[in-house]
Amino acid sequence: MNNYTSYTGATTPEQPPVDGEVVYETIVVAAGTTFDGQGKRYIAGSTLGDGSQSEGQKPVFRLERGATLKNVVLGAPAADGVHCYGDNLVENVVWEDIGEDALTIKASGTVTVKGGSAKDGSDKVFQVNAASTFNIIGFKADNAGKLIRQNGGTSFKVDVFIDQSDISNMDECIFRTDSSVSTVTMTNTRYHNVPELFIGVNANNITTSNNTEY
Ligand code: ADA
Ligand code: CA
Ligand code: CA
Repeated sequence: MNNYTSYTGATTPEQPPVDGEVVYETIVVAAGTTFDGQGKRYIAGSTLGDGSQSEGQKPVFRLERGATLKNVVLGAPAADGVHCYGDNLVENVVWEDIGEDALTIKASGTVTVKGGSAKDGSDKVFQVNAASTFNIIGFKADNAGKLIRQNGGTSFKVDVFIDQSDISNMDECIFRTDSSVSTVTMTNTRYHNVPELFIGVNANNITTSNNTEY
């Protein structure tokens, strides 16, 4: 017995393809608070988006400044994933099928993605639309266009730190920017089938150590 078969209203709720909760309205995590999904799966309803490459889809989660998101599984479709408004921790979050993109930095500050994984994106995993420090620690990404894209044509500064991660099967690269002042530091990370590590990053702004190609 589930909620769906017993529903007789005028509109039929969408049934998740797998066990999970369909999210019809973006879940807002208030400033300074933590949302702990305890491993539960969340799936975007059609009101948020279909997870295709069309822009303007809504996020499943919106993290206000200082908010933390942890132990969440984003199932398919994931629409526009997670939007970060600064100083956010995203811990042990798994994207089973990246939507338009997985996570976007929408306002300045520091965002840390710690643990978790993302796979099967058509283009970007992480989109950076504001000057920020972006830490990616112990994360696994597979099968996408690029791990991180600073919004095309922007010249603000983004400092990317990637540590103890595993990045495989990127069509383009790990970090792409058009900004001459953005920097990347990548350490203790394994990568496989990545044509170029970084695109558009000034050579003086690249630091790498103890990485392994496999
Ligand atoms: C593309 C698009 C931007 C923005 C971005 C995003 O780069 O050109 O305007 O929408 O995607 O945040 O997904
Ligand atoms: Ca986009
Ligand atoms: Ca997007």
